[in-house]
Amino acid sequence: MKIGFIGLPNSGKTTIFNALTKSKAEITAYANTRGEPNLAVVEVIDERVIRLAEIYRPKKTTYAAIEFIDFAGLSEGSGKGDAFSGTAMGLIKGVDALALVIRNYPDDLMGMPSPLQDMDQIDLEMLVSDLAIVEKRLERIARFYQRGQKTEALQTEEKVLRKISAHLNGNQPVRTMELNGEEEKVIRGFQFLTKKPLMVILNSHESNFGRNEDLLDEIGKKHGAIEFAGHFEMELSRLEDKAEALMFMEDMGIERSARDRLTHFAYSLLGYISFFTVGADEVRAWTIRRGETAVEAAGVIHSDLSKGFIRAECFSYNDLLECGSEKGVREKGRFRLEGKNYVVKDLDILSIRFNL
Ligand SMILES: Nc1nc2c(ncn2[C@@H]2O[C@H](COP(=O)(O)OP(=O)(O)OP(=O)(O)O)[C@@H](O)[C@H]2O)c(=O)[nH]1
Ligand SMILES: [Mg+2]
Repeated sequence: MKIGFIGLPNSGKTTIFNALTKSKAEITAYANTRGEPNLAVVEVIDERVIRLAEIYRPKKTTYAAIEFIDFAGLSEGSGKGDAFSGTAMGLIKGVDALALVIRNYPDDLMGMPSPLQDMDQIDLEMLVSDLAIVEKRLERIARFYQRGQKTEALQTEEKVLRKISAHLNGNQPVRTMELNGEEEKVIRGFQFLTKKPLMVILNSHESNFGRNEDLLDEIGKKHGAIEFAGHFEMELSRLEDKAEALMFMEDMGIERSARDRLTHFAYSLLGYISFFTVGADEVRAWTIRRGETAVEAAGVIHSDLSKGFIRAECFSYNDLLECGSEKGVREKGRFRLEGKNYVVKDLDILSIRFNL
């Protein structure tokens, strides 16, 4: 899973990125507009994987991974060009979800916080950016028509784009549109920003962290939101002494690490579930979207497994714990053979049979 941090300059994106990844990317009091994005991959430490490793004693244990990308701040008007172009845009398009960081602390340069306005501004920048893409493409289609190339495919595309344009002009993101399978396919290549799932990270000052319920409710009317005390949590993530870190967290009323909280929040918001593969060589966690099928899960492991898919041998993590062993699972009749279209459940343990 790839999550991209976006937000206005000096909202604390890099600070939060550092807190989550234990990186030491440079934090600047001045808007860093030309900087290349920071990238980091972190493991999702999962106690169920730890449990499975205790049972199977594999040579290797692999957790699911989340890739974080920290972009330079988007300033006013960036939707029309600059910050949404070049490398940054290419990377933004590749993310599975956007985390919009909103400043909720006073800043020497930017003044008092204005979280709701900031959120609306970024939402608008993204609408404008998508609208520009739609309009540009519509102009191209018109030129094709003028040259007599009025194909059915182009007409279908035009129809979908006009629908999207109306929606965006009504101040609504693409993600709230109901599109059928064909329409989805037509627009997939555009990678609209407002189609990406978006969560808000309210980056609060440590002095008022945990006391922003009204604000979070207000943000929640538009986007799923979670509160961080970015600066504080970055310092925490750097403490060598874990007991000390826990004590500070308790003082602040923070129950779990920033990384833990964001991971869980992202999984539930995006509708991700985990499945596992087990064996003497490797115990491994994988991530898919709720509703995806056995053959899609196979494809996450390797494209060959989906191409040559025969069936999935399957049992659930909970059954394994309850029955004590794989043998027990079989004896109790909980071991299943599933076909291509089986909808994978959270915590399924899969073994894909395939033939190329
Ligand atoms: N008080 C307080 N200050 C913070 C917090 N997070 C970041 N800052 C400060 O805000 C300034 C900007 O932080 P960055 O993390 O570099 O912000 P950014 O969003 O990455 O900025 P750009 O990359 O320039 O867009 C720095 O001076 C930070 O120390 C926070 O949670 N509380
Ligand atoms: Mg930054």
